[in-house]
Amino acid sequence: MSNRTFTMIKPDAMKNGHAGAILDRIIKEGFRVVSLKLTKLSAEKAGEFYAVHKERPFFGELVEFMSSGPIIAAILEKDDAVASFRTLIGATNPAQAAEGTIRKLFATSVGENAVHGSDSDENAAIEGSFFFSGLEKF
Ligand code: 3AN
Repeated sequence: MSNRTFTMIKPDAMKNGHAGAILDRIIKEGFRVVSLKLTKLSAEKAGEFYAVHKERPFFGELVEFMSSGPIIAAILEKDDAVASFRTLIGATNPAQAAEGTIRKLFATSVGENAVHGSDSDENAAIEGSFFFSGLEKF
């Protein structure tokens, strides 16, 4: 069990002014920020990041949305980080997300769902290194 996960605050949450509230919630839940940056994915980079979904019907929409505006990318540290963060963000579809979760509070739809959270320790490491070099991990 690794103690790190990777997250993105997605373009919808950035546009809707929720970035500060989301970061505040994450830190208050006890996650330590290892890496953090404001950036924007090109369509090519978004396609690369979500390559596992390339056969899914929503892939084009996902790439277009994720490259539509700036995001905040971060590596976070806490015991059992991946599972703990997935609990904090709630279900992929905000309509099914538990009360008080980040997606319940801030997401608009299954496609535009405010935040990303890694689904395994292996993916957390891959995704963190997609955005951050060793020098940017503290
Ligand atoms: P999660 O982000 O909860 O791990 P995944 O990995 O199933 O969910 O999906 C990755 C991303 O693809 C989601 N965060 C969401 O933006 C998008 N997505 C998932 N399912 C749909 C869908 N049915 N329609 C549109 N976009 C979707």
